[in-house]
Amino acid sequence: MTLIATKYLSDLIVQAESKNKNEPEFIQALKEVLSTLEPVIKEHESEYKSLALLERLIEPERIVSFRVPWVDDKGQVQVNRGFRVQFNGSIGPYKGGLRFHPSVNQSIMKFLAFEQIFKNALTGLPIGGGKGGSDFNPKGKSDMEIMKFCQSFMNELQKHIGQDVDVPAGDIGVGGREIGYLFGQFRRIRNAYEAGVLTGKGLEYGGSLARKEATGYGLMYFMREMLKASNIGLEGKTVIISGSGNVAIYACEKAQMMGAKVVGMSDSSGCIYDSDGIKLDVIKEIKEVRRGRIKEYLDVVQGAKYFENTSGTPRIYEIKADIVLPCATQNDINIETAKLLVNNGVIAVGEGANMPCTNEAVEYLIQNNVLLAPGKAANAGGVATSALEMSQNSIRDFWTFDVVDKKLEAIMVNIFNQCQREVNEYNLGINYLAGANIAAFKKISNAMIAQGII
Ligand code: NDP
Ligand code: 2IT
Repeated sequence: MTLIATKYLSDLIVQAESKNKNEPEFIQALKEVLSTLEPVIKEHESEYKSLALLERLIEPERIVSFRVPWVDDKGQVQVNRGFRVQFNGSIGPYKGGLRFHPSVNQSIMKFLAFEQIFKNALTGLPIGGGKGGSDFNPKGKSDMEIMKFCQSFMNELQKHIGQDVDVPAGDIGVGGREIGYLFGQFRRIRNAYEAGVLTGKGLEYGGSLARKEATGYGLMYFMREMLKASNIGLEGKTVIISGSGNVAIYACEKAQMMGAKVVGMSDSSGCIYDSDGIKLDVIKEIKEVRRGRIKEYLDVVQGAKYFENTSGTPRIYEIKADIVLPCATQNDINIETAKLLVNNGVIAVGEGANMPCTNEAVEYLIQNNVLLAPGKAANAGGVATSALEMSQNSIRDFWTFDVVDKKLEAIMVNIFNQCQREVNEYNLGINYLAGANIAAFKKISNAMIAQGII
């Protein structure tokens, strides 16, 4: 981890560590952001100190944690834990996804909500930072069980959300099916059609075209801009993608549209390697329709290979490629994996997931001249398009795919340009992570200062 020289910042981290014990992911995200803000903090140290600006920035405005009881298909009562972290509402209603995964805990919720504040600021749209979810495991559950869980979850969540208050969406384990059940229950309880309360809705009832594609497409728009700034093109480049969920599938689609060759994808069990290029229609059928395992690709495509994960380290990263897109979960790429990627001659890493690289891995990649597209900038296309869905809901309109996609592309180009501007201003070389954090922080800090001590 880069040494933090400014005492205000290093003291703040010590204080945060003692106040947020057992929250390693949250502390990791704090360190990643705060260490890169040093040049800006130095310029305004006494003002920020007198306003306790950073102390307020790292303390969530509100955290709700609640019991989610539901009855499974066997008639047994199950109990899960639900969360909503409303971290910072200075730029707009809290906005961020819901994650359903057994690993969910307060630390993971807080790191995601903290990252979301910066990501949402970069979009240029009026949305604050939040995140939520549950330790519920959707794997192997029937549609009826998913519905019953979603309804129980919404019974409590509805007290805390609203189209001008807090607007959840999908994340790991939450896609169109779950958003549908959540919206239905919200509508039933409120007896009002408040479409903008959730995003990622179905197209028949207030969803936006291109929202499903937005995170993956946006990642590739950012990647194209970042490579272009170094005079590199995407045509003919080999790509590997970790994950095969929403972000991974549409990153793959856009990478292929841009002329790159995707040779590997994965799920939590293992990865497939197809030297001829991944057949995405097969992946979509397995993952979007059958909710199956990536290994089933071999049943359809002759000549492809499957490598099962045997330890905690995902095997996808053993496949040599020019561009690596981690689109699964946090801390997928540690320092050992980063070294492997550099040895394999990687040119660029694009973070489709939130915090997929450890801080040490990020530092190592940048030091070794790997172009790193930081998640909070590169995967912002999803939430940006969620904000476009909210706009359509507000004006009761429905835009074409092309209109939304063009807006998304313009937003991603603008996000890259903001990162580049700060990189130039502070002489940061290719450290686009620092550029992203600084650009977002300038906006958030100005909004917080303007609104007084709250
Ligand atoms: P999905 O649930 O659709 O897909 C997750 C994928 O990652 C699955 O293929 C899953 O495999 C795989 N995976 C591998 N290891 C893990 C693990 N330990 N925990 C969870 N998943 C794992 O999620 P999304 O595609 O929506 O999200 C992927 C990442 O992108 C997350 O980090 C999310 O926060 C981030 N993100 C998502 C956005 C969105 O709009 N959806 C926007 C911005 C960021 P398996 O099926 O075996 O579990
Ligand atoms: O991490 C993210 O940005 C998301 N899961 C999308 C959030 C949203 O509100 O669309």
